[in-house]
Amino acid sequence: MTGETGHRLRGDYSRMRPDYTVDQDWEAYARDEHDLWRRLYRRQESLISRYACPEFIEILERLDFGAGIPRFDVINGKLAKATNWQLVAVPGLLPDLTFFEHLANRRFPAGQFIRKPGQLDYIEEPDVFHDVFGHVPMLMHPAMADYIQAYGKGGLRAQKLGVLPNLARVYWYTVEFGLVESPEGVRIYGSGIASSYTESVFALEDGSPNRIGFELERVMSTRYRIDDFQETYFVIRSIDELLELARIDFAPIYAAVRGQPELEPGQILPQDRVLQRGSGAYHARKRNAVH
Ligand code: HBI
Ligand code: FE
Repeated sequence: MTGETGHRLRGDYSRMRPDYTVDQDWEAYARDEHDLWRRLYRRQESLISRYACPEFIEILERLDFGAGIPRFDVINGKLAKATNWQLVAVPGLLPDLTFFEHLANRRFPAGQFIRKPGQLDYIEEPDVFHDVFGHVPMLMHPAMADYIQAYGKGGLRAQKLGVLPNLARVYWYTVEFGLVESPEGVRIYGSGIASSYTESVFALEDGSPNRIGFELERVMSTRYRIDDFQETYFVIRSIDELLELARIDFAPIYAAVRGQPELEPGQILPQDRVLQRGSGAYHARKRNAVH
């Protein structure tokens, strides 16, 4: 399936406030759930120290998340100091407008629940491991902090202009699945990759996916997958490129993108800056598999 933004809401939405927030209720996490967090953390930390960009690694080390599911109030003390962001606990996916409203006010909605032991690698609903391990380190970085807020404000506008799918693709291919060039080579900064063991390896080491230089209009036209590894990863030149993106007036770009055909997730264009032309073997194998 190639995914866009039509979410079904799963999770316990019965006790939330009108802005969809709930209490983290940290005392209610079971010992098994803290154990699962530690397992996820240890597995991921060993990869991240080699695969993530230096900014991510350096901040993650200072955050000290290894002991169990972290307390949001403690994280919020650190976020407040670093970038003036806050985490708010939510039951699961939020409607787009509610999500943007939080981001526009520097509140990051984080899933209160943790995944089940059978979903170690990837779940479509953002849980506490994805949101905290994956997103908090980059929210502590000033460029990403401003970029995500700009996305929230831009999302409210894009919705009115009917171009939300285009903007959502930018978020997807940067905040969630972005790669960045570093002196040691291409590295991970996207939270969806950083919080998944198998996708970390796939995104950086596998010959199958394309790795293409990030270009805003190009990305706005490119569909993405929500249920499997990406067929293409877009690579920015440095984390500070996000600051430039945060300042861009998207309106003229929407106008240019509106008439253009959508691109398939694995497609390569003649003008692309190709860092790796993927074999496509992984997704081809899946498409041919007999179910
Ligand atoms: N809700 N909790 C949560 N987390 C997300 O990442 C999220 C969401 N709702 C909508 C959404 N993301 C996106 O698809 C928008 O960026 C379009
Ligand atoms: Fe996320």
